[in-house]
Amino acid sequence: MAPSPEPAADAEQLMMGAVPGAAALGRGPVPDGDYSRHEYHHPAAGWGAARSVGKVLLRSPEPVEGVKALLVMNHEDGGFDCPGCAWPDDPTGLRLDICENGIKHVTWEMAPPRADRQFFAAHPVAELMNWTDYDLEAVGRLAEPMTYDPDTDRYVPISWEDAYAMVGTTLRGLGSPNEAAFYTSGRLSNEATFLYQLWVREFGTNNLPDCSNMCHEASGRALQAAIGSGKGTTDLEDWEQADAIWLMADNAGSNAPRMLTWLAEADRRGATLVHINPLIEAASRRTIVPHELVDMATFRTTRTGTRNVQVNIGGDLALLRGVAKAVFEAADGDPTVLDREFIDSHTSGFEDYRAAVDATSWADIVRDSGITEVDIRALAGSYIASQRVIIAWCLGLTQHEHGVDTVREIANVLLLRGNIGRPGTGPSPVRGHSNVQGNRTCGVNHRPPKAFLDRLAQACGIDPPREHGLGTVDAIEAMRRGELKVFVAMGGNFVLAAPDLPRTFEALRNCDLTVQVSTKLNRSHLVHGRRALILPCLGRSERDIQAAGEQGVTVEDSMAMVHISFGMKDPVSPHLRSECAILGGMAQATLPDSRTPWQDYVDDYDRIRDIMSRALEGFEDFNARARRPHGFRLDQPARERVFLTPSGRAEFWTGPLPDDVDPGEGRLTLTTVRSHDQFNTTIYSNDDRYRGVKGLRTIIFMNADDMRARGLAEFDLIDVTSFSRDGSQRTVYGYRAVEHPIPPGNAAGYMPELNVLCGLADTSTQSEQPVTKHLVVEVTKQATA
Ligand SMILES: Nc1nc2c(c(=O)[nH]1)N[C@H]1C(S)=C(S)[C@@H](COP(=O)(O)OP(=O)(O)OC[C@H]3O[C@@H](n4cnc5c(=O)[nH]c(N)nc54)[C@H](O)[C@@H]3O)O[C@H]1N2
Ligand SMILES: Nc1nc2c(c(=O)[nH]1)N[C@H]1C(S)=C(S)[C@@H](COP(=O)(O)OP(=O)(O)OC[C@H]3O[C@@H](n4cnc5c(=O)[nH]c(N)nc54)[C@H](O)[C@@H]3O)O[C@H]1N2
Ligand SMILES: [Mo]
Repeated sequence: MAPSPEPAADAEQLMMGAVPGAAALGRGPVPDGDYSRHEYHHPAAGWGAARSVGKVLLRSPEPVEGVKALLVMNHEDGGFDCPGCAWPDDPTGLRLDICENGIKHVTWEMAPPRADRQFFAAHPVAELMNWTDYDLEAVGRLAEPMTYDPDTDRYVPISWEDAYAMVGTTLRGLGSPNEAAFYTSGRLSNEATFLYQLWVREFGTNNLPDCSNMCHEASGRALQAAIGSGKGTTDLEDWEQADAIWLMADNAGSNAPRMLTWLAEADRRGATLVHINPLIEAASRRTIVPHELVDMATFRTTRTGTRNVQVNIGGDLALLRGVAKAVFEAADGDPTVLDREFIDSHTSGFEDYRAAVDATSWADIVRDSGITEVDIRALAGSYIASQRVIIAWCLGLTQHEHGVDTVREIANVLLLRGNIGRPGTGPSPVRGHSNVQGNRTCGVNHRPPKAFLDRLAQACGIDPPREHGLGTVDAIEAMRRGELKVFVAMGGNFVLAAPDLPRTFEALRNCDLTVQVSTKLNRSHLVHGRRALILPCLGRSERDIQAAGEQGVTVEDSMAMVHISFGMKDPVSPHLRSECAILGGMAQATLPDSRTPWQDYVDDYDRIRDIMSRALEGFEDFNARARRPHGFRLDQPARERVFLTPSGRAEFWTGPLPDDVDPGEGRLTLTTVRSHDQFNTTIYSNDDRYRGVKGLRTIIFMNADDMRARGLAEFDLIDVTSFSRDGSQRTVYGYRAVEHPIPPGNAAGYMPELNVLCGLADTSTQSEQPVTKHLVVEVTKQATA
């Protein structure tokens, strides 16, 4: 694909929004100036999605391959797992499990290998820095291993063996293994994940920052403390049996579209669907279930929402506390409102929690949540009227200072009525990347539990380090200080996904060596260390042939189902290697005296699964179980009301409401979200169909009153300044104000562009997560030049 119009010389600065008086350039295609708003009245998914898919397939260089791939994606035999989101496959196989955004994602991966030696010879890094992120990925797939040549400012070819040697020699030359960090984005298969952490721990560090540190870390920590396991407890059968589903802080229509099917079915059987979100998102309205061809043909829509609760950004804990307060008040009149039997036999801390709820005033609850007492009582009434309740959530709850507390309050509310460990009930975090949950299960954790390390040590005959390693934000700080010298990334686009882009850029540039194992060219290849490697790997859709023949890999979905999948397309380039092979190569070069049979593992992934059976709890007989038609479900003791907390009971949490909901006079709370047409840092277009935006990503969604108060009309140019905890300020210049039905005092815009505004100090003390859903900003009209 040809790059968009000639990039401006200072395009990099414009992408950062760093040029006062100029319009910012987003990270999608260079905008053609033709941007607009429309009201989106149509149902989610359905024909709008079908049309959009048609466009993507047409743009795709291999439309026919694309369609073929889709027909086998997520199928139980022979199919590969969708590399998009982590929503589970339909275990009954009755539903055609594809969605618009999964399709975009797979076709994106099937691009021709045009990021090859000729491409890099033609374009120095300084030039590529001025290409938008869209244009970088649009070049095509990475074709062969490359290394940075400072003399020409270009990437030049390197052999795989020399690349491994560079990694091995550099790592062995470090003063301490803790001078290196090893990042993971959540797509790495379980097998590759296991090899990765084994290499890193045998080498001697727990520096394993991952995308979870920016994603659901808060959920894991909260659930671990509340119910003794860091995962949700529901499966799809529960979703089929719930009579109420609360979806908090999730834009499912765009980010987990296959969930719409389950919401629509829930509505058809009369379940209550509550959407708790400052924005009224597409999933809260109606959908045409895409696999139901009759519905598609007749435009029959199904409701996917019964009630919208437009909470303030960061006001969810207060809202949940209000629900609990109304439940306690109702229980005064009717003790059966509480599940006393469950509370008495399975929980701890109930009386303290009741006291904390009593001590929280309605005035505080209403002020923080932004929801009236009447509405909160109505929500509590519907909670009490429902016998089987699931509360699901995503990033709008986790990327806050109080993310852990908020998830604990979800557990509190569920525990009051025994909504856990019964069919149709439970907490249900909606994970992001297709294998982010599996990465953690298989050992990507900078704070590994002792039991995990003990078992790993025994099974693999290594002596893993015991002290905690660095998470994402701490790793950035350590690179800046020069304490981390080597940065290895298995996938992802670290420099854009992380907060405070200019500081993160500085951090990576301060490294001796950066290594990116990737499928497509992205910003993280251009913002590199003094020496740098780009190692191109197979994508999930591609056939992986090793010495023992064709290999499959497993992933774990949001609901802890593990299954094997096989790529089905020939690799786009003969020079690509699998992630397992690349890891084996780097490990052997780093650890020449290792007793780990690296090559055996690479030759036959069954051998990796065999050692995983011994090293990981719950993976017994892994090879056989992974090959069952829909794989197997990892044990979740909390489902059976076995709570592996120190007390052996589910723990109520007792804490105050957050103190940071009010941004202060004249300021707004800004949340950063994804558009419909992006996958994290991969941007497909400048449109956001369901929110009614075409042609522009450099926008801030604002309430009409907040716009009026600042003298702003639709699409006026604005500057946005954020106020960090450490007193520092950051500004993006040249965004545009867009009116949206968001509660006053709240605003929203897109990641990764707005990561510029999140200071490194703005990191949750509870979860280490950057608080990218909770920035305090001032919005001012841009002075005309
Ligand atoms: N197509 C597509 N699919 C994806 C992704 C993608 O980028 N594109 N990304 C994947 C990944 S890694 C992840 S983690 C998930 C992300 O899935 P989401 O969590 O849906 O992602 P965001 O776009 O960040 O949306 C956050 C939602 O929370 C709401 N929100 C923001 N702040 C608050 C708040 O304070 N309270 C409440 N109640 N709501 C709030 C926003 O309005 C928005 O609806 O999706 C995964 N799936
Ligand atoms: N402001 C703000 N920032 C955020 C968020 C937010 O909501 N707001 N969300 C955070 C969240 S939830 C997440 S998960 C992170 C995402 O952070 P990352 O996971 O680091 O970023 P991605 O954009 O998903 O990574 C895309 C790149 O992965 C590579 N890739 C794709 N497929 C494969 C593969 O199969 N193998 C390998 N090795 N590489 C592959 C491609 O080169 C592609 O360019 O961003 C975080 N950052
Ligand atoms: Mo994520």
